Amino acid sequence: MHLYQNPVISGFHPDPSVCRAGDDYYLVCSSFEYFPGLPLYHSRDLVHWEHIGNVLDRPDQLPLPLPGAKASGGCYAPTIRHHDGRFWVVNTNIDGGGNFVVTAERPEGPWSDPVWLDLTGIDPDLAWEEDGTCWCAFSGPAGGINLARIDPERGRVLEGPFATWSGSGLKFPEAPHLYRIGDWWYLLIAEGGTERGHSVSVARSRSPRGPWEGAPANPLLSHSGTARAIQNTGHADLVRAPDGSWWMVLLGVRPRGFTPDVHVLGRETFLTPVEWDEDGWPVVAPVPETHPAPARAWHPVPAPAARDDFDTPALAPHWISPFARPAHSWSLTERPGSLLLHATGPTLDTPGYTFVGRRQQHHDCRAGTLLDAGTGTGGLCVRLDEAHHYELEAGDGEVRVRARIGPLHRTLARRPVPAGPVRLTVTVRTTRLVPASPHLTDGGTTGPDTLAFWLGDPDAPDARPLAELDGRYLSTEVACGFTGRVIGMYATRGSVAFDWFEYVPAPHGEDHRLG
Ligand code: 6LW
Repeated sequence: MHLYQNPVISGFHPDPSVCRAGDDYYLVCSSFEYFPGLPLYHSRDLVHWEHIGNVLDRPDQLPLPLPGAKASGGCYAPTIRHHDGRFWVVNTNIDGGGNFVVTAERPEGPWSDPVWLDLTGIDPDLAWEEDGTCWCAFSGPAGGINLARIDPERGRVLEGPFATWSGSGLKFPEAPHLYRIGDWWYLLIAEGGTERGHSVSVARSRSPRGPWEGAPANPLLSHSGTARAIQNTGHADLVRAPDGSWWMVLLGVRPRGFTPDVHVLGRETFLTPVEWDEDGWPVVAPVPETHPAPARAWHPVPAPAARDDFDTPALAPHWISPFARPAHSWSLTERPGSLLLHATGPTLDTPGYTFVGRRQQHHDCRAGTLLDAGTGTGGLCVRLDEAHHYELEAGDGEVRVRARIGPLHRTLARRPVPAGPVRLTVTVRTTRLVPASPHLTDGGTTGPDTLAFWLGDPDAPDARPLAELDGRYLSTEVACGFTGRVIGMYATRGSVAFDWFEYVPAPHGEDHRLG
């Protein structure tokens, strides 16, 4: 028997939606202001997931108007389904166009251009009756769950929308998914808000038009008010395994630090088993930190390489950029063996700058790069949004640690460096609370973690960080919004060449110094 660890997809992967085609599972998540959008993962066992691409990987699929675009805008919660031999994704771009459907013959793509739906609201879902009738459930603009019968090929609304079942009475009913299971239609939703009160509820009916009966046990799942390490559990999607067992993917967070604890990795994707009671209602136990994996399935996937030497013709799918990644802002060919970033904006404080990064997926980790700023300016940045970021920057003959926290922007350390390549590293060490007295910690901070910024080899015997910063200011609770940390490379003046970028998880409790 294999045990799996939650989250099954760590780092900023909220609002997961999953479908199965044969023995293969495919999962998409929200991506908000980042391009490419809607990361697409593949698995054979619901536990090991490989990032195989992004549904919205062409600028014309993802109109994110830069002027006015904002952090946590863009692409909200998607739904992925496999129907009639095709893959379907329905999603909402709140900064450009609203609700749309894209389809693909193969999940790896290419995905079609958006077919825009004449529906407002967020969290759209797709479900089909046996005769091909297609229903779109969504969270209506006036609140509450709405339902419309649509033609998803042409984006036309054929009936409705009309209000339908909206939960057990908690705030913000959203994230609806409609399923035909046996003789029933089930409507699964999230309610309580995506924070600590988040929960999952369900109703059933003999028809998508209702009448709906809410489950007696609603909310089916909530970690609210518990001491569980996993919190904010909600926004779930159901899937049936080939062996007939049922599973739920959902979002959750893993808060750190002293009260009120905060999360820094964003809302992550978790997996939990689903049973059915004798009355035909789903039963969901609290989301486990570890659990036996689906029977007869254990298909590990290759771990992504720790170092990217940028010697490939295209950027790997996990590289993301806020708001846009214009073709003139980056190159893998102008300086072979390096990622060359061309500045498109003078600061990291307003959209329009050049940034290529990856989600921070581990509480204890290290990220580093070897860069040559030439006559330009650029560096290594840990980003929540334009008003909450820390960076180690090279330019004008020096390296400097800068921090932007809301209206405050400071240079906290600087060191002269000769012209040529410099190695920059950030190490992240999570705070360990002393159980007997939780406000005492071994790291001297009550924040979730400490970020240390290094020039040169951090493993060198005499290495000392240029600065160590409290990570609470790069948490979602402080910055607000729906995303989590992204660590990446940027250029704000001229062109900056990045020879390599490495990201290495440091096992919890161990030092960051590798080797
Ligand atoms: C999403 C809503 C939610 O549209 O947060 O947690 C919103 N659930 O369903 C953004 O992720």
